[in-house]
Amino acid sequence: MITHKKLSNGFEYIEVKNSAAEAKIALQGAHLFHYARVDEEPILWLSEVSDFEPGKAIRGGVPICWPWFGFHENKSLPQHGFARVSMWELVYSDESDEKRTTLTFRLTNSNQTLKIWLYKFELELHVTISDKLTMELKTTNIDDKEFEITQALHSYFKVSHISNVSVKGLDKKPYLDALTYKNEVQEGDISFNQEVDRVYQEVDGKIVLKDKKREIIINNDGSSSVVVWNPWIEKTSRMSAMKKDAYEHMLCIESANAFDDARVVKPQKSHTLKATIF
Ligand code: TA6
Repeated sequence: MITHKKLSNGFEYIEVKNSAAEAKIALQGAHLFHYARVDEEPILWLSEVSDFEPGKAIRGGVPICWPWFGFHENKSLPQHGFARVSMWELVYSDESDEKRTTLTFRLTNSNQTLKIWLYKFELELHVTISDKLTMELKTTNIDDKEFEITQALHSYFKVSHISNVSVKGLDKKPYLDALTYKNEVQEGDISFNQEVDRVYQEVDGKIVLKDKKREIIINNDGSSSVVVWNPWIEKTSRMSAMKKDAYEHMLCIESANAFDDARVVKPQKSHTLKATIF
């Protein structure tokens, strides 16, 4: 079942329920902020004190970082781009299969976007809600000049406790440590006892989030970079819309085209970043 919902302040989202799973996706940012398989704990983390307001990104779920990942050289522009605080349109839905619901959201250039990013584009998010969560972020260049993007499906995963968690699949991968700005190489699995903010490159296989009672698998296509982030104690205290102990129950593993994995999209061509989570 697909239901259009509106909060008392007018904030709109789509609720999906089928025989396999449920999800919620805000029209602002095509921001998927809830996904759970039937009779299971949610897979995505959502801050208990998240904003649901125009112009403010929801804290949790899967914010879409586009057309740049991280800070822009023009510091007056929003970190992680403008897509996640823009109003998208639901342009397609299909719930003919009781075990899977597909939705397509679309954002295109406007006078506002052209003021800060000089290109004509069509951006679509194709979401499949079933016993797997699939997100395909498709960038199409409808301009007459090529452009470069960096981007991420900035997925916040819900974990039992960060001390129970390890991340597999990045052994021997090079990464930029965003805390020291040093280039390092991963040795073995990643465990967490301090802030971690790393951009891994040359990623070519599945990533496994191993928690106490479950493993979550992330398969990426159209991407060779992955960001792993836990803000830990001090940074959490400085983050918006996060309780001080939030870091204990979340971990970001972001399917990306970040830094060296930037993508050039030529006129009339497309690039799709895809994440399959199960
Ligand atoms: O992807 C990791 C990161 O870049 C962190 O450095 C932190 O800034 C996080 O994203 C959250 O950013 P946001 O703009 O959503 O507060």
